Amino acid sequence: MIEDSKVAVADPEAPVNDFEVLHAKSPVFYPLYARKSDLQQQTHYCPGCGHGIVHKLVAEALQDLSLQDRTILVSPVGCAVFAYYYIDVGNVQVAHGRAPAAATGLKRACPDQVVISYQGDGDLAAIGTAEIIHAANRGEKICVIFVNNAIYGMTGGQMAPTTLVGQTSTTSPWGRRPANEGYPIHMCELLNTLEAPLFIERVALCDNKNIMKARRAVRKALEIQRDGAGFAFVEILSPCPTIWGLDAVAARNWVAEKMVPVFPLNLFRDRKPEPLPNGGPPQRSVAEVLEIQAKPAGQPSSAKHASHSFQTMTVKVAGSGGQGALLLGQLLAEIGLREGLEVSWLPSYGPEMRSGSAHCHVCLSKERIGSPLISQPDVLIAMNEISLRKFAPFVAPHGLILYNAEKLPENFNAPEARVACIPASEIADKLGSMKAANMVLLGALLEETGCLSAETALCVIEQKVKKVELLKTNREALEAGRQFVDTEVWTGAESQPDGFAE
Ligand SMILES: Cc1ncc(C[n+]2csc(CCOP(=O)(O)OP(=O)(O)O)c2C)c(N)n1
Ligand code: SF4
Repeated sequence: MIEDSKVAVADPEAPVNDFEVLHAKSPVFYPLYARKSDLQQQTHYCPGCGHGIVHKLVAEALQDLSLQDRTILVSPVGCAVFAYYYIDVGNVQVAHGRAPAAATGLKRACPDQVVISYQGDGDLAAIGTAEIIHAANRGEKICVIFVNNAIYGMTGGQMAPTTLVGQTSTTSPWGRRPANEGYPIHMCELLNTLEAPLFIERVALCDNKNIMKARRAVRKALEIQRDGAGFAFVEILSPCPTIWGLDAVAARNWVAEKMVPVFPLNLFRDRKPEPLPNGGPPQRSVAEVLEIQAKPAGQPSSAKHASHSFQTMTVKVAGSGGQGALLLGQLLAEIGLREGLEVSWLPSYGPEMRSGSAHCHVCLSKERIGSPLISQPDVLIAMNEISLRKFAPFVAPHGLILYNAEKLPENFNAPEARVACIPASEIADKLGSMKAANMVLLGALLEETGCLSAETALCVIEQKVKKVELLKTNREALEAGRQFVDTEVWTGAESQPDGFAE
C-alpha cells in the first residue's frame, strides 16, 4: 500500500502544515480509493505484490513528466483489473489480452493522449499473444507495461506462458515440463526480432537498486510517449508472494534467484524514431475515405446542425435476416454522417445467414458518441412481430415505434411509446420488391421525425444502388413511406387521429 509518510513534530495538536512532508503519495493517485467503502486507503493487492510498486512507478513518472491530464490507462483482466480505482487518469478496462488492440484504437482516435497498456503475463503472453505482437510490429505509439510474475495470479495460480521449468502451478502440479508444457516464453526477446519497436527493456523488482532501474525504464517508456515517438515495452519481473506461497521478502529473493537467470535483465533496444518517408501515411478525414461529401470544415456547429432538432437520437432497427434491417441502420448512419452529425452503427445478428434475427443500434448525435450500444432507443423500427415484442419494452417513454404490419398483434401490451403500423412489406411488394420494405420504413421515419433530410437520403441511395431498376424501386419505396405517414390513418397503441399519441 502506498501511504503518506510524515515526520511527527513535538506538539501533537499542531496544525497539519507544521508537518514536513518527506514523501507523499503521488497526486496521480486518487486521494481515496472508491473500490470498497470501508477500504478506501488501501489497494486490493496482497502484501508484497509487485503491482503496487509498478503502480507507484507509473504514477510518479506521469507526475514528473506532467502527463496526468493527457494519459489513458488501459487495464487488463488479471490482478491489475482494478487499476482504474487507483490511478487518476483516463481509464479503460478491457477484455482479457485485448489491451494492445484497445490501446491502438485509443491512440489512433486520440493522438495527443499518452496511452499505456498495463498487462500481466497470462493476459499479455497467453490470451493476448496476437495483440501484443501485432501492436509491436505496427510500431503503435503506446507504452506497454508488462508485469511478469510467472503465474496467473488472479485465477489462483494456473500455469502462465512465463512459468519457469519445474515451477508448480495448479495446472502443472508436477512442475512445468518442457516436453509437455513447452518452455517459458521470453517476450522481450520475441519482440526484439521485430523492426518497429523503439524501446524494449526487462527490469526486476528484486531489490531497491533494481526498483530504481525499473523506475528509469518506466520513465523512459513514458517519455517516448510524451514525444509521440513510438512503441515502448517494459517487462517487469514482479513478485507474487501469495501464489508462490512465500512471504514478501522471500518472494523478492525468488525473483532475483529464480526468475532473473531465466529472464535476463537487459536493455534490448533504445532507438530513435526514423523519419517516415513523406512524413508518414496521409491523414484523411472519414468523409474523404468513404468518398462522401462532408460539410465544409470550420463551419460553426450551430450552423452545421441548424436543421437537426435533436441533440442525440438513438434508433434500434430489428427484423429477421434478409429483411434489410442492418442496411437500413447503415443508411441512417451514412445520411447522418453526410449531414455533419456524429454517428455510430452497431450490428448484432445470430449465426444464421438468412432468417435468423438481426438488429442494429444507430446513434445520431451532435456530440461525440461515448458508446454505440443503445439500451433504451428513442425509436424502434420493428420489421417483424418477434422484434416488436422483444424490443418494444425498452423504447424510451414517449419514444416512437414503427411496426412493419397493418395492425398490432393480438395481446400486445403497448409501452409508453407512440406506435405506428406501416404495412411496409406490402407496400414494397406492390412496388415490385418486398426487399424494399426497409426503404418504406426509412421514408416513414424521415417524414415522421424530420430527423434527417429526405434529399440526403436520396443521394445516399443513389450512390449505393447501381442498378437502374432497383434504384427506381428504392426511390419509390422511400417516397411511399413518406406519403403513407402523411396521408394514411395510423393505428397505434395510444393513437390520436393521425395515428400517434400526444
Ligand atoms: C476472457 C477471459 N478469459 C479468461 C479469464 C480468466 N482470467 C481472469 S484473470 C486471469 C489471469 C490473469 O493473469 P495474469 O495476466 O498473469 O495477471 P496477474 O493476475 O498474475 O497479475 C484469467 C485467466 C477471464 N476473466 N476472462
Ligand atoms: S495474487 Fe499475486 S499478483 Fe495477484 S495481488 Fe496477490 S500477490 Fe499480486
